Amino acid sequence: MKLYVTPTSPYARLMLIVRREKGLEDRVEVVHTRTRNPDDPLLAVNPSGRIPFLLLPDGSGFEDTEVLVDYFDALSPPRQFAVPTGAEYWPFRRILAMARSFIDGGSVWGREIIRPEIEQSPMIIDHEKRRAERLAAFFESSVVDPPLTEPGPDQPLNMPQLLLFCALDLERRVPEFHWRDSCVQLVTWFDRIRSRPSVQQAFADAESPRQI
Ligand SMILES: N[C@@H](CCC(=O)N[C@@H](CS)C(=O)NCC(=O)O)C(=O)O
Repeated sequence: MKLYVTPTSPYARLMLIVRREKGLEDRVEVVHTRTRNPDDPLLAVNPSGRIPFLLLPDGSGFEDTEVLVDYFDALSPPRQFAVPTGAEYWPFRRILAMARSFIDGGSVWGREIIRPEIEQSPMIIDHEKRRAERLAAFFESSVVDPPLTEPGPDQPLNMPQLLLFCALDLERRVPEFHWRDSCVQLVTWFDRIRSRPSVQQAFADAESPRQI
């Protein structure tokens, strides 16, 4: 199987972490691609041109991060990323949706600022900046509660934690995203997750394509 990624996409980064969390590095090869390039080999296998994309040996494939996470989770039991049942179900879904909103908005912001300056929309940038600031403040107060509570070194990451982590990690791509200044709990939470072996390996995978 081949996982198509870019070094900057937060969704791709999330998939690289899941690949390591699930121990799939021998089964899933990482292919670095350049979206928006008309000659990008990705376009031959995924007509939408979106990454992350998982190409299966039969030539078919999947896009969409949550579908890919589910697929990786099913490939290598036990399940780690399933939505819990019972009393935890709705609190989990609520935080999952908000973390998804955070990463989606941050991606729009990141995409806007790489356009030529004359084409950038100050309105979109301001809108996404304010959304990100509100969400960072929300997560600063909710990061100590389940399902976000920091996992111990031997506990697996869940999907809300991964989405929140990759949304905050957009600080590398969006210089104006200053969540660290006002979110002390998030700083500790983020830096501890950043130091997990699976996350460190995934960052190396993203940043050193030739070594993969
Ligand atoms: N809903 C998708 C979003 C993925 C997405 O937005 N990917 C961006 C990179 S961050 C992309 O493929 N951009 C290339 C393009 O739009 O052509 C998911 O969850 O995977």
